[in-house]
Amino acid sequence: MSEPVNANLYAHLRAAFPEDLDRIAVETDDGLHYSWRDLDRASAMIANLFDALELDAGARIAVQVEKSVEAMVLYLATLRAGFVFLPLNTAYRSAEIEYFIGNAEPAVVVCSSANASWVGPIAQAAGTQHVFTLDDDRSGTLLEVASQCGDEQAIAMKEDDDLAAILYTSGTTGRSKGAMLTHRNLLSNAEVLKDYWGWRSAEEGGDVLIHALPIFHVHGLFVAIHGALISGSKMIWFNRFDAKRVVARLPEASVFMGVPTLYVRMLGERGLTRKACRHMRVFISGSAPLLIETFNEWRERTGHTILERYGMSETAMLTSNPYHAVQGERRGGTVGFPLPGVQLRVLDDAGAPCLTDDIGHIQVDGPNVFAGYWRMPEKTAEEFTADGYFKTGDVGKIDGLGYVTIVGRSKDLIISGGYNVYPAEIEGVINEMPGVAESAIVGVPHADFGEVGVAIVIPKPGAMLDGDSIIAELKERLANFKIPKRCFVVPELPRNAMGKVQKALLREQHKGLFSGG
Ligand code: MCA
Ligand code: AMP
Repeated sequence: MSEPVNANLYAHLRAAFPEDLDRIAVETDDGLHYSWRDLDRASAMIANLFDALELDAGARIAVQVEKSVEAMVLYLATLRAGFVFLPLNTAYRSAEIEYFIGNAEPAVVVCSSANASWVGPIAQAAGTQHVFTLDDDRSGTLLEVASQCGDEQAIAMKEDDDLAAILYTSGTTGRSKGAMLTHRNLLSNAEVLKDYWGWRSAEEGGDVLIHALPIFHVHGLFVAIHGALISGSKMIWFNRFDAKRVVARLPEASVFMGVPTLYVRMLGERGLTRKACRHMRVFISGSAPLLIETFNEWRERTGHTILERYGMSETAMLTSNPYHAVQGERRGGTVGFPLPGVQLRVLDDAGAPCLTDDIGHIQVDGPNVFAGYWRMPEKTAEEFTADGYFKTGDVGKIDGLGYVTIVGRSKDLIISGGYNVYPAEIEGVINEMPGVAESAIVGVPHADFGEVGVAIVIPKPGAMLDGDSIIAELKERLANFKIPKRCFVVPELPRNAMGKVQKALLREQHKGLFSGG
């Protein structure tokens, strides 16, 4: 009888490590080196720590820590021990964290020691049994305890549909939803991208990826890390994005991934030249629309054509511009073709397939599409069609050659510097403030972040409100990237005949605030 295949994503990543485990897997920008053996041993130690805690099957490990190689190792340890990783943006404030922890009921919470005084009580109140700390200088109780554990561990057996991670995403209405991603979702996407983007195998010497994105969302955590690990490629690791430093390391690298803001900021560096990019194989952009001006300017400056791709937390990567010239050219303004195994269709409002170039709702299916929202069966059912397609909420079209273009969103969403900001959430917080009758948040163009939020607030009769005070109050309550960059107090909101707020008109009124347009 043949051995059962272990669907555990870590088993597959581990199998791709180079034969020589003493080779460098990660080099940090401040000069630390981690070998492949280090990654394997350190993740085994943390996995052994989790095993010793005798957690229930399917236990969630919630993590809100600054980016570090150890934080990545914690992710790998969670996978190999067979638990569910729940990454949380470091910008989240206490009310946001309280919701996520209360909703996910993690068995373990790992936070920075600076935040332990408020994250710890929130976790305890939600019934979390174990709280550890982890800082970005290799200190904290997690590593202290793990250092007592053995450095060999048998990777937990997992089935394809077992959960590997939960990623919270907000929505146009209601509270954030936890997108449940399985080992198969993540592995299938990693394998497809390895091939599609031509990652060099360990035998071919591997690629060198500059990793400069946060690791609490799909882009930095899955697309970048899985890509490097599953091809045995080295990473040059930045805990924080710094345009000048990243440009300085380009001559040693072959792959770069970023949100458009990263490309915009790197274009501001004089060191960004063809010579600096001479060993680069590919620059990949996603998470937000890449402006055609950025696409063109990058090509002129570096000689490289950025490859833009499109994905979501619920689906990982869905489409990509071609890597190999034989598949076609990389077209600015488009997100390329559906990836192998992904079915993507565009439907009109009545649910009929759109003709070539006609704009409609994008729906997708494939092995990468998530298993549903955590403990929200009705919400999950609403977001899928009767024949099993996931409704992305994105609006787009497919041209005669098969290139997909995203032209807008049916969901009311602002993407700022690659982070999603849902107006409904911020409006809800503003509307609860004393003296506020109602509010509207709209996204306007911004040279650095692509798009940013602007708040328009209507006071109750007789109330005196001040925009700066509203912004100051929001900063106490919400993650910093969600804070509107300006707040206007005006007597009323423009409404259409149906009484609906005319956000398009507000956007038009404020579009020149940060872009001079
Ligand atoms: C920081 N600030 C922002 C943002 N980031 N404002 C709006 N949008 C942002 N994204 C504000 C802070 O509130 C602060 O304001 C000031 O900028 C400085 O903050 P700091 O943290 O120093 O900023 P930074 O380090 O310069 O960060 C900018 C950044 C970062 C590097 C562009 O936002 C970033 O790493 N973005 C990448 C997001 C990402 O990885 N997205 C992938 C999601 P103040 O001074 O007023 O307090 S995955 C996904 O979308 C899907 C699945 C996909 O397809 O990939
Ligand atoms: P998230 O929920 O954070 O995973 O964000 C997913 C959303 O980001 C998608 O539904 C799109 O609206 C947007 N997105 C991702 N990549 C791109 C891209 N290349 N161009 C335009 N929008 C994108």
